[in-house]
Amino acid sequence: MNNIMWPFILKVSQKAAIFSAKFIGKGDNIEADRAAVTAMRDELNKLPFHFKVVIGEGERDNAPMLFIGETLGKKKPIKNTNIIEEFEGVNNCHSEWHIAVDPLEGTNLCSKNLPGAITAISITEKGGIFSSPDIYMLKLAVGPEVIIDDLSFELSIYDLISIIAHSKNIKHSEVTIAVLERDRHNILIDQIYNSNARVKLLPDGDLAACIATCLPWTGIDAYVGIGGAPEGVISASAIKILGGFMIGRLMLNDKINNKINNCSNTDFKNLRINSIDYREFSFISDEKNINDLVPGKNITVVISGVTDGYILDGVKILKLDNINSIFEVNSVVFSTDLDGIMNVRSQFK
Ligand code: VTB
Ligand code: MG
Ligand code: MG
Repeated sequence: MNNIMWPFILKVSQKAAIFSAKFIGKGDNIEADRAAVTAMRDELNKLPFHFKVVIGEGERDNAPMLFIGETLGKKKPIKNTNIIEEFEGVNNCHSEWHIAVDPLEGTNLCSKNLPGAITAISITEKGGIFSSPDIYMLKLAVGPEVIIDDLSFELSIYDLISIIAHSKNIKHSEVTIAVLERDRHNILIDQIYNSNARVKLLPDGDLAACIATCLPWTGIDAYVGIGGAPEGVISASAIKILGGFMIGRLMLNDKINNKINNCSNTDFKNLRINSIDYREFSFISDEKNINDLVPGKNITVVISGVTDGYILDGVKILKLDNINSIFEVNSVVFSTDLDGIMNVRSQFK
């Protein structure tokens, strides 16, 4: 299905990038997010398919969002469009496609005009993506070149670095691990420095960093740490297409959820990535592997740059006069129906 679906999803992603780009450097996270959400909703509603949102993102930080369970799309074919007729031949357009979105990942990055804000959308057949609530996830991701039988949170960070170095035939000092810059990761970050490996510190935006583990040109070999669960599942859908490995465990932040931390130490006994400060968190799931996170077989993921980043360029705005502008958008399409990765640059008036 997705060789036919991806051009539509690409357009949705491009529109979300353009609309949120209007809020780059304006200091207003909420309006930037709202612009992306509205553009995605409007574009999805123009399409002749039946979409159901299974990951909407936004509850955790009270941001505007596409609601989990929301259905979108016209659910009927457009006449006289070859591509749709072809699609109908393969699959009836009334069937339900599940979508996971982070319309603006890195709202702070966008509003502060810092690198790395993107828009992300993932689509599969019905039931193909785990419908994660907007909570936290402990994540570990590596790319396809890493030779590992059983990726596990029992690995110490030293072991992880050794396995990567060995698999890629590089020195420990050349291994780069991406980590969100949060107090809970301070000891983890020190351990990576002490192993003589490199850290890629992320102010925000671990969705892109997880995907980057499968894109050799980014120089990111692994991602470790606690970030958003929706971002975790969306990145897992791209990692599955790219043949990488990822595991995740759902967590609640007890401060946010007003819970007393009643997590016994036994919950952590098998975590040799014990350099993370778990004190504010409780696990609410066992380890999920990539197929638990993304059971789907037909998967398409599109990310587009809002601000410049290490995977994508941001939206370029060329002002023609006071009224007219041309926007150039850079996107990457990952799909089980494409051979390889498609890097697209498109201009819009
Ligand atoms: C990450 C990151 C997101 O949230 O998931 C992070 O990828 C984790 O949350 O861009 P905290 O900021 O609460 O630690 C974001 O930074 C924002 O959704
Ligand atoms: Mg996000
Ligand atoms: Mg977001």
